[in-house]
Amino acid sequence: MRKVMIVMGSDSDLDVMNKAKEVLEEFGVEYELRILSAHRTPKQLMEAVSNLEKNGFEIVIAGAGAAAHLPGVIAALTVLPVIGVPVKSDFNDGLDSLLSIVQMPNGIPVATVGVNRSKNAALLAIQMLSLKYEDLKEKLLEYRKNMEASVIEKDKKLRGK
Ligand code: RP5
Repeated sequence: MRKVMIVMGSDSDLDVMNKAKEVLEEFGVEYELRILSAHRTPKQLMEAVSNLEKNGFEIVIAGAGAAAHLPGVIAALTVLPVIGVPVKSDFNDGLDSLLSIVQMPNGIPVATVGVNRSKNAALLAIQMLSLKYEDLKEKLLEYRKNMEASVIEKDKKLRGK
């Protein structure tokens, strides 16, 4: 089984976090999407995180905005890798979200992607899983080949070739 938990702090994060879901679908990786807030639903969050491994999850992608403590709190409650997605807030284009997630104190790391870069979070999760699942590694190599071909095509078009 390869299964990723995608958690977000609010339904207002959904548009951003849906991009992670789309990438996981493209690669055939199972996922579950949850809205669990570290400050609004702490009991439900604790419960869900304590059952992650029992329910077959291998990686967590957690998106949150503003004082974005959600990924750090999840990382404190599990030894599964947690990838944090800072969601853009109305303060300095989401600088608060980015710093809240990336600046975890020593001992409890959260792998952090750029503001709103949930697509990269999904790709990073797939890269981690590909250490264990060979077919995902092949799909990743194919994905990069297609990306390369698409840039070469755009370059040719730009140069009128
Ligand atoms: C965080 O606060 C959420 O992750 C969201 O990005 C932000 C704002 O939440 P709402 O007030 O839109 O529900 O907890």
